[in-house]
Amino acid sequence: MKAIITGITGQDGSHLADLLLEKNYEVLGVARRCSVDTSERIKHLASNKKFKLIEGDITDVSSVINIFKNNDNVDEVYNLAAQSHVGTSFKQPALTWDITGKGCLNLLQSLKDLNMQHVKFYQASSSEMFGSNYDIDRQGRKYQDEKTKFMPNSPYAIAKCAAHHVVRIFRDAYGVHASCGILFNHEGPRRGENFVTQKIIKWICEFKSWLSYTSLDNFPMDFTEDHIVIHREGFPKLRLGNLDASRDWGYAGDYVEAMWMMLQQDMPDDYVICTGETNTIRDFLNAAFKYINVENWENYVVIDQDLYRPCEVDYLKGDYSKAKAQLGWEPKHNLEGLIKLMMDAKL
Ligand code: NDP
Ligand code: GDR
Repeated sequence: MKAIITGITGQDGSHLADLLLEKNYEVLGVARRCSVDTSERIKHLASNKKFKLIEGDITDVSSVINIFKNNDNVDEVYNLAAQSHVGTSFKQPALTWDITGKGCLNLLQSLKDLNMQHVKFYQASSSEMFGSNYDIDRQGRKYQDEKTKFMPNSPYAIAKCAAHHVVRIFRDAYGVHASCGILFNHEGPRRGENFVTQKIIKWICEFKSWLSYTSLDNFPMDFTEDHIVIHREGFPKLRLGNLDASRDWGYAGDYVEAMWMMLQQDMPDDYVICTGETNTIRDFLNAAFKYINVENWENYVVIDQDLYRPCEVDYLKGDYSKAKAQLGWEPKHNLEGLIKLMMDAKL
């Protein structure tokens, strides 16, 4: 089996490459040219003979066509490339549209024009597409699943909705085996540092490290190895935006398995992938600071209005019943497990 992964230098691209190589696939990763090295997450694959990096940009149709022409024996294409930061999408909406929305069309149209409709296609759709919408179950609890209507709240979410519908059209009109994973937030040690979970974990670990290198004489309050009660002025505080939004956070390593499972089905379809649990950013802060025995995290956090988004997605909590029933997929990590993974890796 041979697969092409766009977004190979990103969190999910690197996890998916690991998974497919384990399954003995030949993996081609598409990476765009950059002035600095972006291969940190895939450097462990450099000597793997079944893995190859190819240069390309999904906004450039001729580069996409060349990639497919040179690899017309490919079995599966996973489109994970995106401008994936929601906050940034408000500042660079047109760029976000070109990559996150039109990039998907460029890939599917190129496959069609090259008579490669038989290639199976995965699109990285997002829970952000639900925006401010949710359904309510019999117990009065809010949730989102495959039937929940999209109400996008950001340029990023609009672009993802467009790509999601492009996939549906190629499936219905041309019979392409194209599936969308509507993935809720997923994190892990390879998560980018400007997403809120990794930003928090990174700060905590640097803080802990700073503490261990600073003379105890400088501490005006009690300090023990097990329990930290301190008044710290020498370390810059953690600046965050909205702490009240709720997210359904899972582990990226679990979620790439679902991507692969979708392309092994006889029929293409769309699936919600999530944990079914939701927590606020405050909950995440509580749990992450608790990991280093700090309870008064409010003392170390500053609310920065500049980090608020013009429009927020307040509540995300998925229902993965369809993926469980049809793919046999279930998440293997809860929030505590996720924080442990991220914290241990960073520490
Ligand atoms: P990342 O931001 O970590 O990775 C995005 C990848 O896209 C990077 O490899 C980036 O390359 C690449 N890329 C950006 N622009 C282009 C371009 N023009 N041409 C080719 N490649 C490009 O995202 P994740 O790994 O977290 O997410 C993977 C996908 O899943 C994305 O589409 C994201 O929107 C979606 N998603 C993610 C979720 C999550 O919680 N992680 C949840 C739901 C959906 P470079 O290194 O050069 O920047
Ligand atoms: P999200 O993830 O927007 O859900 O998109 P992110 O971690 O960026 O934000 C989650 C929530 O935290 C709030 N927040 C902050 N966010 C960031 N990045 N930085 C901060 O300092 C901060 N302070 C508070 C945000 O307002 C938000 O409510 C992620 C991305 O991976 C998308 O690509 C993906 O589609 C969705 O998850 C599902």
